[in-house]
This record gives sequence, C-alpha cells and structure tokens, in this order.
Amino acid sequence: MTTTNFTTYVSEQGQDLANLTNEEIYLQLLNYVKKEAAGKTKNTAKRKVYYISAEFLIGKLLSNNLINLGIYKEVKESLAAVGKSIAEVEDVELEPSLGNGGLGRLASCFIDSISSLGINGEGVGLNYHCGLFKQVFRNNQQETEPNYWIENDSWLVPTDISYDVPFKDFILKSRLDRIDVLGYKRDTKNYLNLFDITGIDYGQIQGGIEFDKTNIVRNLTLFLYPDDSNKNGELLRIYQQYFMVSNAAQLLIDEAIERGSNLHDLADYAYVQINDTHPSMVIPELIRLLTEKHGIDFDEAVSIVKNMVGYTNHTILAEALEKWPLDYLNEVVPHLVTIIEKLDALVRAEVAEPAVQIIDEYQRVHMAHMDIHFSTSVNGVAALHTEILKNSELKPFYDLYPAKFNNKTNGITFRRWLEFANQDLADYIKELIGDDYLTDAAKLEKLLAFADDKDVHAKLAEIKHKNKLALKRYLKENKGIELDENSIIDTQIKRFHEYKRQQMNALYVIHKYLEIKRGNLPQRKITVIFGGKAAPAYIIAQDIIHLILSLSELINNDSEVSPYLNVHLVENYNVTVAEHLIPATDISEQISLASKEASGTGNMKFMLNGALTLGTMDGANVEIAELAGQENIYTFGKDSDTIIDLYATGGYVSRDYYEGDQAIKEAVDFIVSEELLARGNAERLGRLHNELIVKDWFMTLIDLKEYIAVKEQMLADYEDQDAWMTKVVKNIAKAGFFSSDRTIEQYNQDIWHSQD
Ligand code: 26Q
Repeated sequence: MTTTNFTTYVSEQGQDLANLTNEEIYLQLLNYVKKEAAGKTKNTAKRKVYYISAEFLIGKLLSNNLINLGIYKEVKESLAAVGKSIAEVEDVELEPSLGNGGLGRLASCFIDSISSLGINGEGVGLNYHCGLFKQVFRNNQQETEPNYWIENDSWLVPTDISYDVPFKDFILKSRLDRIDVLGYKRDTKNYLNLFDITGIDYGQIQGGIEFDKTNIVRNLTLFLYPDDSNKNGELLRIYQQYFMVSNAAQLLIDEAIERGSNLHDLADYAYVQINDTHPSMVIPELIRLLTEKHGIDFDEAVSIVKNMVGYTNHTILAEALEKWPLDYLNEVVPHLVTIIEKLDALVRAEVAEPAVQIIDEYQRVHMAHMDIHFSTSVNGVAALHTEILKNSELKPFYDLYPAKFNNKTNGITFRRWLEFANQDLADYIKELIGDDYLTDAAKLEKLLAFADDKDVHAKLAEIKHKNKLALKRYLKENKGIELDENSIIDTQIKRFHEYKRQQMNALYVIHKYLEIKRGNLPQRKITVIFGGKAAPAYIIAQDIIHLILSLSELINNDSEVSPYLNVHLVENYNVTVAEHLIPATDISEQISLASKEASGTGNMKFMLNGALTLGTMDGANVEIAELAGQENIYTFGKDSDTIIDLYATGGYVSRDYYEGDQAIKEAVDFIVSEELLARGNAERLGRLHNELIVKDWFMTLIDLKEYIAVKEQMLADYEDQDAWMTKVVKNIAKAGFFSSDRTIEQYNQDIWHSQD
C-alpha cells in the first residue's frame, strides 16, 4: 500500500530513528504520511457529495492515518525495536477540537467512511484557529482558556484556492487549507476543506476566550465558540456561516464546471448535505451565484438547487433550532435576504399554513423550514428521533412532503473507536473471527458463537482490566486523578446539559454516599467518572459541574467512603480522553430524558468496546436494545410518548416527586448540606437545589427512583461475571449495525446517489 516503509524514509532523510526525540519522530511521521497521501488519487464519481458542517471534531490524526494506510502495527513495531513508544509519539500531537460534541464527531466519522467506501465526497467547514475552549477547573468550577492547535507543522495542506465573499460593508478574501482524508486501505482519498480568512489576528484575544466579536476581518475564524446568547455573538455566528457556505458554493460550482457541467445540469455533478441548519444559507447562496454570476434565471436556479440538497436534523430541542431575525441577516448579508424573501414568497403561494412559512410573523427566518422546502431529503439520526420529527416536531412538513422524510441512524468509525482505541480487543476479535469485520461490520455477528464460552469471558475480562490499568496511567500522568483499577467503572461522558441528566447521576452518587455512611456497603468499589464541557453561558450546566466537583472532593477524601466509592470529573474532556475512557468502562451511562437525545453516538462506542448500557429508551438506545436484546441492556424510565404528553399538558410537577419520596428528598437536600457547602459555592449549589424543586424542566426526578434501582441491579449482576460477559459478547456482536460505513452506504443509496 505504501511506497517506501517508514524506517527507510527516515534514513533517506539522513536520520536515525534511534536518535530522534518523540517530537522529531512525530514530525517525521507527519511528513511521511503527508507524502504517502499526496501519492493517492482522488475519487472521481460524477456526482460529488459536499458534506458541509460548521464542525468537524476530527481528533488527533496521526494514528488514524497510520491505521488507514495499513501500517500502524509496522510503525509501532519499528519504533519499539529502537526503544520508542508510539503512544508517546501520539502524545506530541495537539488535538484539533473543531467541534462541540456529537454533531462534529459524527461529521468526522462520516468523512472517514466516505473515503473508506471510495465515494466521491468531501467535508467543507471552517478552519478555526482555536477549537472548543480548553476547560480548567479552579475552586471546583469550570474556567475557559483558548485551545490552540495549529503549529508550524500540521495536517493542513495549503492551497492557492481563494474566493471573494461579499458582506454588507466589505468583501472578505478566503484561503483554503485541506486535510487529506484517507480511506481504510484504499488507493484513493478525499479532502476535508477548511476555509479561513487571511487576516487572523491572535492579538484580538483579550484574556480567556474573550475577544472583540465585531472585528470580523480579524476574527472570523479565530474561535469555534459554543452556543452564545448575546447579539454580537449571534452576528459573528452569521458571518461565519455565510463565509463557510459562500466558499463551499463557489468551490462546488467551480469544480462542477471543471468536470464538464454547464450548470443547468449542476445537480448531476453535486449534492450538498447540510449538517443541521448551520450551513442552511448555502441554499440561497447557490441560487444567488447561479442567477447573478452565471445568468441562470431565478425559477430554474431554484429547481436546480432544490434537487441537490439534503438536510439532516440533529435536535428536537426548540431552543436549538436556528431562527435568525431578518434584521440580523440584513446587517450581515442583505443580498441573501432578497433571495430568502423570494423563497418565502414561493412557499406562501403554495401553502397558507403559518407553521411552515420560512419567515414568521416576528420577522424571523426559520432555517430548517427553508431547508425542508428546498431539498430532496430530510432525515433524522435515529429511528425514534425520525418518528418524533414526523409525528410531532415537523408534522406539518411531513404532511406536506411525506416522501422526503427518512431515517439514517448514526454510526461511528470502527477504525478509530475499536481498531485504534482498543487494540487488544481488536486483536482478540481478529483471533476469534478474522479481520473482515473492519470493512464489513456485520461480520461481528460471528462472535455470537462465543457468547457462552467461558474462556472468551475470561479473556475479555483480562483485556478490560488491562485497559483500566492503561487508563489509570493516563489519568495519573495527565489529569492528576488516582483511579482504582479494581473498581467497577461507570462512565458518563458528553456535553453538560440538563436533558442529558448528569444531575440525576450525581443524585445517585449522593444516595450511594449516604448509604455507605449508614453502613450499607457495596460488594465492590464503584468509580463514577464524568467528562464534559458546559457552554459558558449555560449557568445551570456550570452549577451541575460545580456539584460534581464538590462531591468528588468530599467523597474521595472521606476515608470511610472512598474504599467503596470514588467520583471523578475529568478535566478538558475531548476525543483523546474518550479514546482512553471508553475501552476501560463497564457501565455506559445514556440517561437522557426520553425524546430529547436525537441519537447519541457515545452509546455506540461503549457498546462496541464491551460496556453495558444503562439507559433510557431514547435516541439510538432504542435500537441498541432491539439489536442486543432487551435482556442484554439495562433500561429504565418513562418512555418518549409519556414525556411528550407531559410537556403538552404541563403535567410534571417536580415538587410532588421531591416531597413524595423520602430518598429523593434526602438526596436533593444534600446539595445544600453543610458538608457540600463547606467545599462549594452557596450561590451555585442553592440555585441548583432550587431549580430541581421548583422547575426541573428536564424532569430529573421523574426517573430517579427507577434509575437507582436499575443501577443497583446492574452492580449486583456484575458479580456474576459469566452472565455479564455473555451480555458483553452479545452487545459487541450486534454493534456492527452502528458502523458509520453502514450509515454512509444508506445516505449514498437513498439520498446522494453518487456512483462511478
Ligand atoms: C447553534 C446556534 C448558535 C451557536 C451554536 C449552535 C449549535 C452548535 C452545536 C447547535 C447545536 C450544536 C450541536 C448539536 C449536536 O451535537 N447534536 C447531537 O448530534 C449528534 C449527532 O447526530 C446526536 O447523536 C446527538 O443526540 C445530538 O445531541
């Protein structure tokens, strides 16, 4: 697959591997991989897919690229032969955190799969100079620092491609950097296109992650910033979005012309997948370019564009659906407003129903509505989520366009999340069933033959233990955490959000702490691990972080309790941290309020890595339960119909749960106990305590009792290791469905139709 091997390459550079530092080896590998990638040809199918996304949470790239080149083992061994460790070389790379969470990570798994399947498709996004903020804990609270990742030598490959992007008051010139996206053991490649401005000025950073959000020509790509709530932040977001899609549209049109399109047939040459509404302005921008620059008349431009766009919805939280005030758009891109108004008029001429209009009575532009009217496909990201879109959230649209709606259950790339992250498990699976599961994940089902095999159980337990030891080393060296490798590891890693209910897990921890204090000791020590960041403007999420950090300090330092229970919140959770935590975990916490988590993808990573799910019937958990079998996962809580109904009727009153159950009241009140107030901040803890009793919008207390009971059952079941491992094997065997290769094959078959 490769032209020269790495050791030869190093000696050709006049270097001796044995004498190089880890930093030098990293640079050699970087350049070697880039050289190999440069030798690959591009995929060529006539219709090219443009996966436009404001986020690509790519994670570190070195090892993933080595795996996809098929030389990871070889390189690892040649380093070991001269006393070097590949893990230490991997440490040198800075992680590009160009995404907030699930949506950005999904986009990264997707471009890996697109390349691995040889599809002609590329990612298009922005080259943020600072990724998602770096999280540091001080006084048991989250603080934020800039997160630089671009160094002199990086994976970015500069190009001389540049476009003019017109805004109301100025024109911004773009530049394009690319990252090669190598498919798994293929001779072809695609690109991740990351557009940037030329005038980025780091001097704009005013301390922490503060910067002057009005200085667009210096700042546009300075930060990926999390959800924001002030006007300047929102305007910057619009500048970023338009800059991204105008570049994408110009690139797409140029490339189509170069490949022979006369633009009337543009839809035969290109398809745009819109990752949530962040890139929605690509629709009016393509229409603008086709009409104003290329002389196609408006009606034809509309019909061309609506045949080459698909929209993926990732959320049903109303507050996350983008609705931009027309005034804001007029301040930034007045030339698009004209087109959006024409599209709105086209819709009004066809349908009277107010719920489906693009511009509402408050003069706000509903980006999702524009997408749905002017596209060929609307998809949700898990079966349950798509049903909720069809039957409630987007029902008026489903009634209009039933054929556009379809489901594409999310997936993950097994190359990163098994082959790389859990090398011992991957090797063992190969020993048992061969390695064809890496390109055909359904082959994992061959593992079912070993579900009751005690030798297999023992080996899986040994691998899990080894992974716990590796995690222990990682957490000690990098995060100042002492992990007990002999404890059962229970992990909840994801963005902090009330609907994801980290606070419910924290209430379990309190309950367990109080039980231990009363002398009810668990059979085995439990380590509860959290990881995640909270949007800086999201006060309650910060309060939940504060509660967990304060609990962690209390519990880990209490000599009566810490032999039985530990709690850790890992600082600065990111892809790299996930790669260490997931293979070492026994219990996967997927406890969102039913109907709120569109899919989840962490749930799939844990399943594949031999953890058992403790979850609600939400998002893709429903499909995990169906595939693995209800008896092989642990579910609890009210179902989505019940919850949707409770929202409709206002039927949930948290105080009734609080007052109606002594154990719930005791756990909730402990948030403002003397013990915690001695370590925490009274304002934060008081606010959270009050919130849970008087509002609790995401219904923490409704499922708490059942959650505690099912978790206890799970801990008891863990003691029968053979029965536990039978479930583990069945979960891994059924995880094949969650390969992003399967997801992408479905996108291509049902939506993109890109074929050689
Ligand atoms: C919107 C407006 C202004 C600023 C920021 C945003 C913004 C940014 C990021 C809105 C949403 C996001 C991210 C959403 C996200 O990650 N959603 C997750 O997508 C996953 C992949 O489909 C699903 O598995 C998760 O269930 C879903 O929560």
